[in-house]
Amino acid sequence: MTDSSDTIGSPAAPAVLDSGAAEGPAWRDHGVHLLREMVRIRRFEEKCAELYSAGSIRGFLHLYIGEEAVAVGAMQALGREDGIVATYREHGHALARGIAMDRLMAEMFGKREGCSRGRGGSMHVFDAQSRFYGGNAIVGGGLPIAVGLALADRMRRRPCVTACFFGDGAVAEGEFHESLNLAALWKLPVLFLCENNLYAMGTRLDRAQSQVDLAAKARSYLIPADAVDGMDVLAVEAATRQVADAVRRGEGPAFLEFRTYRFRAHSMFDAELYREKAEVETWKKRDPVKAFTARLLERSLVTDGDITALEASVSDEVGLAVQFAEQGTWEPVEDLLKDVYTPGGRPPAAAAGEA
Ligand SMILES: Cc1ncc(C[n+]2csc(CCOP(=O)(O)OP(=O)(O)O)c2C)c(N)n1
Repeated sequence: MTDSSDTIGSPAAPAVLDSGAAEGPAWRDHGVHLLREMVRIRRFEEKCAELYSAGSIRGFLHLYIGEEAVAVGAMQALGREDGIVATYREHGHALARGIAMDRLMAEMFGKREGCSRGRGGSMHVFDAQSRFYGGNAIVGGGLPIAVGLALADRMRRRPCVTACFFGDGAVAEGEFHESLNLAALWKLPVLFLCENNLYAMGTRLDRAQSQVDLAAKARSYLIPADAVDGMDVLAVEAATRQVADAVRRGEGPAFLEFRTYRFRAHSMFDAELYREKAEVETWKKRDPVKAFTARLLERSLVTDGDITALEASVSDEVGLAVQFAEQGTWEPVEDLLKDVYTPGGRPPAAAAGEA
């Protein structure tokens, strides 16, 4: 949690894990699970950056490195039945949601075996089976989608939550305000999860928004809201569990602002002229993967050998995912217009062929 006295989120999970040695293997296993999920995201993305430079992955690439605790912690509070909406910085959310790494890597390559059949790529990861509804390139674009999904769930009487991840930049968009207003008015089961990494591309939050207390904006719509330390996976999990339960009970939407930081550039095309290297280094001291590894080691919940073994198995998983993607197939050119909609409902080529 942040220092702010008005923060929410039960301290129960961290406290229990802190005394994990005495609490038994279940807590150790949970801690290792959280670490493993964060390491999977970190190593997957490091490999993606490498493959991007090599030309195997093309288009845009926005890395989540530094922010892993948010997706991993929050995802623990969500069930298979819940919907997820994310932004173009969504590889971490997709992995934490359970989309197989090989299918995700194939998607990055644009191969047919990808989770979106290679049609989405890095920015538009989509997997209906996992109720993972993007991957949205438009800043703020996921918010009204999440509200619509929540409304559909309510109309179908499904006891689900829709979790919507978005950046601090989205808070300045009209869609943010329209979505929060409607969700509050109709008491829809939406969990608004803001990943405040301080920057929207090269614009620092306080240069673009008059009110930098983002939770205050949600409260203005009478949505319960608070700020959480987004570098602490246990704090993220505890806070999300608490509000997800309330949303599931029908108490209406909730909002959490996770204070986090991206260690890499906005995308692969960014000279990072808008922030000091010293600032990046300061935040790196709070690296969620390193900090949580240290925490597990200090409490003797894992050994150095366990960490080495975990890294080795993740490295194998990444290697196999790359192999799977490389061996994947390209969609044939004749399928190019498949699923491309026209006002007449048929691809122009098919319509022309019939004429
Ligand atoms: C409506 C819209 N305006 C502008 C852009 C260009 N753009 C892409 S990413 C981005 C920054 C968004 O920052 P934030 O929401 O904080 O997310 P972050 O990239 O920090 O995760 C902008 C302005 C866009 N994609 N969509």
